[in-house]
Amino acid sequence: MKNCIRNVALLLLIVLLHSAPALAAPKFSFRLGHAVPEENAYHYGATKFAELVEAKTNGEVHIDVFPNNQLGTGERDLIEGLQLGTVDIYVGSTGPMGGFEKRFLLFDFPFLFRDKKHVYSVLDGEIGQHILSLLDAKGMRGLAWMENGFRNLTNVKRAVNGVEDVKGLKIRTMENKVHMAMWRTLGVDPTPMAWSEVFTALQQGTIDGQENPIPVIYTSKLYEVQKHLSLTRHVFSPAMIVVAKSVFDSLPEEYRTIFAEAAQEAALYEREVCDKMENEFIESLKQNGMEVTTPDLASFQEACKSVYEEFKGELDEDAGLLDQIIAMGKE
Ligand code: EAX
Repeated sequence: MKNCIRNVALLLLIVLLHSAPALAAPKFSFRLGHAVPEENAYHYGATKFAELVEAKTNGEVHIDVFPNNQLGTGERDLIEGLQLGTVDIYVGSTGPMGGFEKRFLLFDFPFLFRDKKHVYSVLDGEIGQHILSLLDAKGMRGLAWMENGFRNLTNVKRAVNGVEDVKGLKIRTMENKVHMAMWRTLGVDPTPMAWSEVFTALQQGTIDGQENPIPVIYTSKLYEVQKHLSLTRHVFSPAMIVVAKSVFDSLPEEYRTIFAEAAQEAALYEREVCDKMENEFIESLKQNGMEVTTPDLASFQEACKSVYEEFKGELDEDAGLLDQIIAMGKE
């Protein structure tokens, strides 16, 4: 009998020792924030990143994902949180980033990108890596490019088939001066606003519309407060995984490599999810009552050409990259 109890105790001890790493508290715990609902592609990418890091570090690094602006009141606030230490990792668009490093405005010029093949030939090449590297001087480490997508206009007032149809609309924009200039040039009244405030502003009628990629429009249920969707695809909105530099520098070298590899893998996964959503959700928006038009984009492109001359100077020594991107789109 004694032998039996001893053997059971020995077996339990072996099991506990083997499961010890999984039960041990993680050496590092970080908070990742984003501004959209859990149904959005960002959340898929963020949780994939967290899972990959935890698996590759044998549980020694744990990342909690906080969706829907839980760590801040919109993307600019979340990015500021990286600098203030209230946010460890950010997943979100580059929209407000031009206010931290103005050369991020490079991607905000209207109708700059021909299609996603063109987009990723830029982001995954030297230009994209160079722009990410600029964040080091701003207390952040840009790890990888995710996808928000081509931005489209929604509004409550009227169908949009040509540039003349947008005149006089009050449209929410991101806190981004190139986007605001584009809409102002088209005769729109641009209203910069944090994403967390947009649904209520649309509901109350303080703005007529907004512009975002299809996955954001659908997962944020804008069909409940917007009637018209116009497939303008006027700007491609990149997204990113960015770590606070203080966090990244606190990691052992092997974990920094793991962060970089996991971010790249999660980003490629998120782009696939986002692309699939973009294709599927237009039909879902129609089924939820939205009227969808494909406007004459030439009228839009012609009307906002002046934005290039107005803002190219903001890019300083990197202004030549704008011409490079345009040339890559013609290859
Ligand atoms: O990143 O603020 C915006 O319009 C962004 O596209 C949205 O938060 C997703």
